[in-house]
Amino acid sequence: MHRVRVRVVEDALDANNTIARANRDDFDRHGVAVVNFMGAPGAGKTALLERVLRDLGDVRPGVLEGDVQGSMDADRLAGLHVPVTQLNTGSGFGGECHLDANMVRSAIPDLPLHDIDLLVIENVGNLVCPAEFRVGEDVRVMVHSVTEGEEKPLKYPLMFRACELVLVNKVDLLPHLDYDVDRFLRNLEAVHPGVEHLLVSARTGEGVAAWRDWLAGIARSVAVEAPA
Ligand SMILES: Nc1nc2c(ncn2[C@@H]2O[C@H](COP(=O)(O)OP(=O)(O)O)[C@@H](O)[C@H]2O)c(=O)[nH]1
Ligand SMILES: [Mg+2]
Repeated sequence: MHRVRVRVVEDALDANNTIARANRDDFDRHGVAVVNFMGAPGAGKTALLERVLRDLGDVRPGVLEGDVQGSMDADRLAGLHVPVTQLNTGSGFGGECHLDANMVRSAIPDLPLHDIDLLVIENVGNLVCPAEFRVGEDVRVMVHSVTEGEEKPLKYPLMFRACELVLVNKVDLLPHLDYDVDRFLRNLEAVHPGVEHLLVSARTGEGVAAWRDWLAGIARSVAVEAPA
């Protein structure tokens, strides 16, 4: 019984990876760099996008907003005059707590791939499931906010292992919290040795220039690799 259950999970992930590769081919054909942007609900994903999307120089961004329902984040970002496409898992995808490759595939016809260099996919807020599903991205970034506690890498190791960059957000609140940044960084190092991190605050703008430069750098490096 146990063996059968594991097999089904493996098959589902294989199928997801096949669709993710098809997505990736479509993004590559258009020379679009793709970031899968993950983190708990309220960590500050949308706030950190609001901070940088208009400030990427010659890199033209677009956003795919993943939510269970509603378009509140997309409405916030649309005010920046950046193309934003809404993808709701509650509409035909059973209200899933993550995006998978098939959901992203369904949104590709609505994405302005000819007009952007960088697509940021804001995943559904969740510290578990989004890390299990590739969607065709080049890199994965997660936002961890200091209000969540230093032990989170130890409790949710897959998420912290699955990303190339960890943004430690809301550092403006540190004077009001017991949160110990060094302890967090030790926990992070224990589950994902050597992973890059940036200390940031979407509220005050601390660290935001480094986050912006990192994001623009990803778009430029993928553009260099894209076929002419
Ligand atoms: N103090 C503080 N609050 C923040 C910061 N970033 C986001 N917030 C607040 O945290 C809440 C959730 O932010 P949001 O961007 O919607 O998080 P998301 O669910 O991850 O997209 C909002 O009330 C934001 O104003 C920050 O750096 N410092
Ligand atoms: Mg959001």
